[in-house]
Amino acid sequence: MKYRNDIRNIAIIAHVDHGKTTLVDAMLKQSKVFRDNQVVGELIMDSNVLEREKGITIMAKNTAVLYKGVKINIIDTPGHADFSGEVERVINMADGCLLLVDSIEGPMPQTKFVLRQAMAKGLKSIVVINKIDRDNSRIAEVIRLTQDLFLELATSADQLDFQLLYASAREGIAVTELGMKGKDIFPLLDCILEKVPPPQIKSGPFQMLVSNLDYDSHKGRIAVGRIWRGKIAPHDSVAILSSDGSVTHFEIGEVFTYLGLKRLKAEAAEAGDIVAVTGLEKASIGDTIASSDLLEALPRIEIGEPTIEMDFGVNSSPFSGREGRFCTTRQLRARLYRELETNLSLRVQDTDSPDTFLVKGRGELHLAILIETMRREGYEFEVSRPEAITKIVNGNLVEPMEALTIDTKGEYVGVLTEMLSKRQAQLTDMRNDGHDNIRLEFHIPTKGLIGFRSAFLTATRGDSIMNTIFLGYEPWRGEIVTTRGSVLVASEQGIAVTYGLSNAQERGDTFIEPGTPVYEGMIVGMHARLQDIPVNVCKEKKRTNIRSSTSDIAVKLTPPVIFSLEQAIDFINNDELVEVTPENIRLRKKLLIYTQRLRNIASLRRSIKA
Ligand SMILES: Nc1nc2c(ncn2[C@@H]2O[C@H](COP(=O)(O)OP(=O)(O)OP(=O)(O)O)[C@@H](O)[C@H]2O)c(=O)[nH]1
Ligand SMILES: [Mg+2]
Repeated sequence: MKYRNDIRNIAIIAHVDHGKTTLVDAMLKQSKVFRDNQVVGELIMDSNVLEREKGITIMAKNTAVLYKGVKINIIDTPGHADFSGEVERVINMADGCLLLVDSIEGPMPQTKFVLRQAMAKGLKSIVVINKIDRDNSRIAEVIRLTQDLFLELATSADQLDFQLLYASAREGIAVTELGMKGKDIFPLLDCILEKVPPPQIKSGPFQMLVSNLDYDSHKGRIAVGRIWRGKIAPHDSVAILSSDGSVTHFEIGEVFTYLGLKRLKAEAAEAGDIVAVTGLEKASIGDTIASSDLLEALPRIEIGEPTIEMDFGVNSSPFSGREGRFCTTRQLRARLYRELETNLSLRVQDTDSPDTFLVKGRGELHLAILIETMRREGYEFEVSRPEAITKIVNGNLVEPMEALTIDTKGEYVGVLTEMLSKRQAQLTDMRNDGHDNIRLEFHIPTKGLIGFRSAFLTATRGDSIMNTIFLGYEPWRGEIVTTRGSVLVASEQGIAVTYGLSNAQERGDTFIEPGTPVYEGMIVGMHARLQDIPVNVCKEKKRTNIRSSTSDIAVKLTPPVIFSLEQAIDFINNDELVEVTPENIRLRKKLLIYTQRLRNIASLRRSIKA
């Protein structure tokens, strides 16, 4: 067997926020892929607008650095469980992984998930204990917990043998022994050269698995992947072997390799390298591109199943078509199906209604990011409350279960356990680090997590962190009685005014400012009681000639509660929708007319009695 000593391929994997992208910054900056005076900033690989806004990685991406004459192809991956599909999509390109573990948090649920993925693919692991600069780091304990994790997951003895390094990605240093004074990231790069096996040279007809797609307005579709066998050069004749078994012949346009943030045009590329090629308009992720001489497909990428679903519909509110550029069924449908090309863990289905599509994803954030992306592109549509996806297995109804990890303070434990027990959660572990930092672990049905995040943040005053990870399917545990209060619903179309809103504020909290256009059936506030209340927020004060007192003139309104998109999705009930447009996020009842809603409730009651 021959190996390419001039290349290493590594994936950087970890739980969310453990510092993957920051570590890539350090590698890129110190290996001098930028010009000396180039301003590059931080979290360089988080190039997507939403990634920058949210400070999290959403899509896995490729880059590369040159170190001691070796090109290290680096794949940065997201750590949030909702984007696990991205890890599954790209991990097959690597021979080794850097598993980052935060020096305080230690291994978290997603650490386990990604390490299991890496082991299943036979990747060589390098463990990097990151954020060693943090004051209250507990490195010895974190190492012990990491070793436990390897013991739990390893299926062979050699998987237990991992290299350990310590780093502060933010300071750009890595050391091999604790207590050593670090000055750069090079010990980590040396470790990669030494420990990660170089890719094999497999000679023979060309073969590559497409792991990513990109677009360029001039070059068209760009297929990215690792070459498994053979060589590729511009104008080579290849075929795309698709999932449906079809074979389409193409001529390769250009071939690129990675360096830093650039794609470099290459005369040719060989097995073991990660390349981007053009000319393949029909390629999809998971397809094999093979030399026309030997049409042999590689195993397709395995992607975990979605756990939650929601309806995406054409905007049916009285304001539809006012704010979006793309509002029709045809446009919405085309956009959703196009998303499937790159968003591998997403599923889209037509429904009985031509205006509604069922969209399935790996979590609320996964779907919320899609909604936000579409709204910024100019789409206008409505979405329903997310639901956990249930299945029938051997004649029994089963539902997805998740492990929920909460890091909090002692004072919140009571309220959290009470909230969660109403959501059918079971406490499985509780640990106190002796400084009142408490980690709670629960098993909870996915349906119990819907709507939980905002309640959690309110209850803990933003002071706690929660993480979830999919465990598997278990028998259905019955409905959860929702604990959300009811809403204030606009009773008339018009413009909300201070007087009308101040009347509404006597009933509850309001969601809109004076001057906001509203329609009948739009949700304008919430209150604690059981039944929804219609309110006329457009109602003006009756004018009289004499002002009774000055306090009449300036009514003081409490500032409205403004929901983000994720909070809005989290908030709505089954009989409600979120209307999404490039300019606004509105909440509404499905049935807009009050009398229709009353009739609906009456008929529901009758059907329950019967
Ligand atoms: N103190 C300290 N903070 C760090 C270090 N490395 C990263 N951080 C911070 O941790 C936060 C998360 O860093 P990221 O690099 O975005 O983490 P990530 O693993 O890429 O996160 P996701 O891609 O969203 O999973 C940022 O605020 C970083 O500045 C470190 O070594 N020390
Ligand atoms: Mg990141």
